[in-house]
Amino acid sequence: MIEGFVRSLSSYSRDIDQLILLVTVLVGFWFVLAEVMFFWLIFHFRAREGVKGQYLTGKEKHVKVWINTPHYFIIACDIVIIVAAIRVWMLIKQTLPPADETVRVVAEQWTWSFQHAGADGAPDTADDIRTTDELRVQVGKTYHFLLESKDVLHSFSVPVFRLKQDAIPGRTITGWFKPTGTGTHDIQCTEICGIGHGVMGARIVIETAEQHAAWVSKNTKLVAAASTTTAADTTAGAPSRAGAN
Ligand SMILES: [Cu+2]
Repeated sequence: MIEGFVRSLSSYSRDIDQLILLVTVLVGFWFVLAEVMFFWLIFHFRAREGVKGQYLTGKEKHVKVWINTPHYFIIACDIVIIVAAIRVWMLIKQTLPPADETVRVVAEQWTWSFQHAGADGAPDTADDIRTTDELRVQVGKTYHFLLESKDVLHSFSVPVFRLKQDAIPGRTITGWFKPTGTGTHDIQCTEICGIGHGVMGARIVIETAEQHAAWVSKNTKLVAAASTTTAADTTAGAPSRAGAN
């Protein structure tokens, strides 16, 4: 159902959708029932000429049964929700499947920076590809992300993955995702982080293996060219520049 609004493109997005649906149906059922009962009681026992109001403490047996019975059913629904929620939490937050690749995600007021592993598939090496406001990934690969913030609290949100994780200054938070479909989709900051929070959007480009290999190879050449230039500049006494962006 949620897929009709936001596409579902990660290995765990369906589990989150099912959990949201379960909570909505169970809580929604009791909400509607309680409201119908509430307004019916107000209408049915409204003030009438010649009818004296009763004072009920709620302790009477025939009244208590109307309180306790729904209460037990609601507790049963709560247990169902808690069990389902713990299952999803264990699957997504307490599990870290082995990574095919690792990306660094850095949030700052008000932009996202990404550090892709590059052709060697390993992070923090010379061929890393750095981008701003654009994360490029390959469909079907399991990614670990290392999330950092340079300044204040931010939150890394990829709605099509049903992924949301706070970024906290001073900490590197590890999470994971596995894209299951291609296309260009939104990345959002979902923590009010200052006046530019609303424009702190980025995009994730999920590519096929061929498209991604082509992108990596093109940008690896740029990184190599930039580092050669940097080395030449340094030799000539010029200030060194950062790698390619
Ligand atoms: Cu932010």
